[in-house]
This record gives sequence, C-alpha cells and structure tokens, in this order.
Amino acid sequence: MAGRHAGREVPPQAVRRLEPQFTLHQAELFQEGSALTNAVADFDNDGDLDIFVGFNNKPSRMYRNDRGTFAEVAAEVGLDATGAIRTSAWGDYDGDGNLDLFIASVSAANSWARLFRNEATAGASPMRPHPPACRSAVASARPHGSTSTTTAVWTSSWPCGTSRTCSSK
Ligand SMILES: [Ca+2]
Ligand SMILES: [Ca+2]
Repeated sequence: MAGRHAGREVPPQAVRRLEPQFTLHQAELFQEGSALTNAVADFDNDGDLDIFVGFNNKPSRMYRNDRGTFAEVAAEVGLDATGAIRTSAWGDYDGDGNLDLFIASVSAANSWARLFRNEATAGASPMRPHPPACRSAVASARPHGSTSTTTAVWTSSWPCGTSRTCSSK
C-alpha cells in the first residue's frame, strides 16, 4: 500500500511503519531530578547524538554518547554551569563547524545567560576552555515572574579556572 510523506505519494516499499516500544536506557545515569531544559545535538561531531540537561540549582549535565552508552562529561568539557537553567539551544553561531551552546538561567535572585563557544579541535575534548581566557557572550534573562521583555546583551571574559559569575550592568 502506498503512503504519503511531506504531501507526496511514496511507493509501498518506502513506507516503513514503526511499532514503537520503549525501555529505560541507563536509568541510573539519567535519574537526576529537577531538570528544567535539555538539548540534543552531536556536539563532538562523532555521528551520534549527545544530550545537554540544565537543572534547577544543580550543575548542568552533558551526556556524551559513546556508541550508545552515555557518559556524564559536563565538568570535563566546561559545561557544568549551575543556576535555574530554563533554556538551552545548540547552534554553530560562528560557522566553524563546532556546535556551540546557549543557556539561560532565570530565578528571582539571579538571572543570566551564557553562550559557550565550542573550541574543539580534532582529537581534543570539545568545549574545554581555551587558554588564556574563556570567552563568553552574556545576556540578561527575564527575572522569574517578570513580564518585562527588555533584554540587555554584553560580552564578558574571564581567566580559565576563575569564577564565572557575571554581574549585570
Ligand atoms: Ca556525538
Ligand atoms: Ca561554532
């Protein structure tokens, strides 16, 4: 029987209906609660999808997919940010072939956003801070409960290994 895909007829041999059936995968690794956002992308360009997860006042997690088995590598690659991280998005903003990550934290006490540039090189761990400075573009995020749509954007940098806390201007 022929089917339709994207508005076009497709031959019967091209129609492959799936029978979804799910089981938990690495349940212990992924059990951490209070997640607010996640973003899936092949951040290390090895052909499989990896998962970033932002939490409510816990360090973010970056699950690297190693041929179907995930490992948590957020601290290793420089993505262990802590906040009320409510949004995250991958994209290659500078067109260098490496996916970069934008995240934003929104809470009544402290709201911020950060753009992490992926400075990976072949054979090196992605997202590792590049000496002598770790660069970041920072934008304010709407405070929790606020209806304001005003967003200020500025850039910031800090020496590797020092505090990543940025203040509003
Ligand atoms: Ca990957
Ligand atoms: Ca990039």
